[in-house]
Amino acid sequence: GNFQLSSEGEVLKLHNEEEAKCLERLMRDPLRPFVPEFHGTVTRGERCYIRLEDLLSGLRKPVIMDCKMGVRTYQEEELTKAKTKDLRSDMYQRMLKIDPSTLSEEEHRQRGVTKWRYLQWRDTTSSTSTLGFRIEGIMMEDGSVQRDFRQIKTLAQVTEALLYFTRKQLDVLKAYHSRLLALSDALRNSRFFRTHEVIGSSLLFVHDPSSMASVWMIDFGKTTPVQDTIKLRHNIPWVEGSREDGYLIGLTSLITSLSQAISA
Ligand code: 4IP
Ligand code: MN
Repeated sequence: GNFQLSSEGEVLKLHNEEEAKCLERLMRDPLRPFVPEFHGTVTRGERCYIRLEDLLSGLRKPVIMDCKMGVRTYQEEELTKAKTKDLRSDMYQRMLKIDPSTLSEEEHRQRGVTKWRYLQWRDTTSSTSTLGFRIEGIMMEDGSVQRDFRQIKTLAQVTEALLYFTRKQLDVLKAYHSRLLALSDALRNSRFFRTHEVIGSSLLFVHDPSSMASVWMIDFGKTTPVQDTIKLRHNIPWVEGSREDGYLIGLTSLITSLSQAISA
């Protein structure tokens, strides 16, 4: 896969120029406490990797939830690329398996869809477009991974999922809630956040039986700086050209849902 564990207890992730640049900037930003420590790059054989703090080190039987943030998960350039009609048969096959009724006659004939079409389908059939994030997957303490949460649409369903994921442990829910409030403060003071369009990045929720619970920002491969003529707000819907990502719409939804789970 894209990951390896190094002998120094770091996670090695396949090198991506955009991501490495983001991590470098994040190490000098108020967001640093919310991002895995970045230790530069290393070459192994033919491949280059980025070296990251292992967020799971020291945890016994961690329980993990990945929430992909934002009202869209594709970059604006994906729209331009879609005009050249580069078709992906693997993505067509995935749509066919999950939701054949969504495919048009033309798409069936071509047995392919553009990457933009596929990613947009994922966004509009999940809570991404409406709530500003989606649960990509949950790993429970026995190591089983569940991915059916991607079909979730409403905040009530998200709250259900949070109660399941935490097994209703109040201390865990409260720890997550206060961590997100702290993140929200850090984002307000972050130069990085002010100047970057954050696409396809996740919040990783991790807790273990000792109730240690934390949330981390991960995955910056599609996060890019914007020109300083563009003032990003992160809390308004996206229109083509605005570069808005809706990250704060998602964060607000998550905080609201956690509050509901706490008082449930
Ligand atoms: C995946 O679809 C995710 O959207 C990936 O994003 C994306 O990688 C993949 O595109 C796409 O196939 P599923 O989650 O439905 O499997 P992420 O890495 O953020 O999870 P990109 O390249 O856009 O980062 P391809 O082109 O890598 O297949
Ligand atoms: Mn991800």
